[in-house]
Amino acid sequence: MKLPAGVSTKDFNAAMAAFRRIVGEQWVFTREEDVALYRDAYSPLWDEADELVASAAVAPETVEQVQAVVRAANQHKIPLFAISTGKNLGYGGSAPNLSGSVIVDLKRMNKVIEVDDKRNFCIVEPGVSYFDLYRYIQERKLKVMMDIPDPGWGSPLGNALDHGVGYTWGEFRDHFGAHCGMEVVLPDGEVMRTGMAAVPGAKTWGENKYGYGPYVDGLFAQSNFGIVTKMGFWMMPEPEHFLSCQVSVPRYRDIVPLVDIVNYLEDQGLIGNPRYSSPLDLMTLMMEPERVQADQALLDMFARPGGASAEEFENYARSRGLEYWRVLLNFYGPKETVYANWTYAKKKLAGIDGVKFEEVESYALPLDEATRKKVHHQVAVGIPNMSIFSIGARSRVVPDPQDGHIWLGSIISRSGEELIKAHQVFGKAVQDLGITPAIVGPFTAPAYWVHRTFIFMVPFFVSRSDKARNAKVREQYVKLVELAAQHGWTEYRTGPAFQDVVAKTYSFNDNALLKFRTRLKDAIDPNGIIAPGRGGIWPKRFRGKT
Ligand code: EUG
Repeated sequence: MKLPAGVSTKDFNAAMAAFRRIVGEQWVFTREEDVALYRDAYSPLWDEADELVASAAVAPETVEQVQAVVRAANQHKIPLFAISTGKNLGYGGSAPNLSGSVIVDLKRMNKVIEVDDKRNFCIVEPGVSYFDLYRYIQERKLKVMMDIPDPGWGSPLGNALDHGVGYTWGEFRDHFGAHCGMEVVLPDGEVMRTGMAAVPGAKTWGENKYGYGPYVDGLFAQSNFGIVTKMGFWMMPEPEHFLSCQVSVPRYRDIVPLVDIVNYLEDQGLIGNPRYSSPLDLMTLMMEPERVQADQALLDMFARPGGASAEEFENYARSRGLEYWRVLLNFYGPKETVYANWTYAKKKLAGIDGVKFEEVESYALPLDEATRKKVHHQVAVGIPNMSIFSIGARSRVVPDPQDGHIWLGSIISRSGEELIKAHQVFGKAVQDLGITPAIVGPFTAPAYWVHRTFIFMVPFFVSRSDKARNAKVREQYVKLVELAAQHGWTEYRTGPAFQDVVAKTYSFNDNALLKFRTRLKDAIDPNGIIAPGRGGIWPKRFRGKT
């Protein structure tokens, strides 16, 4: 077992005894086979001396138990690392930033406290998954729709706290932005509520975000200033109709006017997440194996040393009767207005030479059981599922699958010109670094989950057996982070192994932002108990020692 740096076996055992008194014997896990379940299944450090691993786990059932655990951890100086459902694959799984930390597993705190389908909010505990909340809503036939990310096993609270995103309107698919009021156990064990939740007797926890005074909620995301035990979220009323339509354009540079017009539609509130893709894009080929297939000529272009040019991809597409870019526009609302908006969208887009329009899906909501099964892109209609895990799975484009992946997600401007720049910069880097498959090129479609910017997503595939590959992947990942930062880009999120590197790219004025966060950390968590290192924020006790 790996103890946290500077913690003696005696102190550790005393803490375990205290935890057992608080939560009961059966909810403290110290056996190797139990603790192994908290390893990051996609760790880029798998089985290496530096793999980030926990020493033990404790699973409280109530806020009072969380408070008592935090107080005991202070007494014995034990670092804690809280997880909700603990998935977060590609971003560290359930593993801590600091090896030897004790996982505070909140899965037993799985109450849906409230869902209101007239005022359209919910309040949930950390252990509630998207599947759980969906079931709760369906069983009660509530008229609200969740905004969900791709993997349905995650937690709305946990996803929001890692700045996760979904598919509907901008204000809902920014999951942290959609949250409204929280309850947090602070590093000294005190419990605090924010926004209107701080007002005893207020009925507006899930409705008014700010209450009065400085807004502190942001401190609890991608960070280590407390353990969040409840969160409110604004929800979308279940729309009467869902209409999903595809726009296709034939040429590489058509992305420039396409993005401008789609931005205009989005910023007026006419569409949800525009889902850009391409039949030439490796990610698209992995995500939609049932819809697009790669023939050998395309696979050869991906594999060609030096990469193929945009012109060659364009010629290939033309010869196969394929478009270069596609974007799926999703309309939510009354049937009359969604069709009117689609008509308007077609009018705005008609000027792109060769543009094609296709209605893909159109459903009255709520869906009946038979229709629910037919839905092509379920997450866009708020139906949680796990189909995204086709990424990296064995297929024609991935004949030699690895064991997991980590995500690089650089924030770039929401413009076609900037995307083309990113193709050039990342495409060259991927070729220079010998990254295979060369997942990035002039075929890379922009991703627009994060409201108002693109994210340039790059998966890096890691192995459970090939340590040399993982070492190379880690080096390549860091190089791309630094390269991105040189262009004013950089990551919206990353796993613990890279949080120091990413935090340091937000470096204006000698890292003033990180310094400020570190000063706060020392003030409110003097013993350095809560998730040391998360977000690049290290408490004094561990600073410079990891
Ligand atoms: C995906 C989306 C993400 C993310 C990692 C993966 C899905 C890829 C924007 O959020 O962080 C298709």
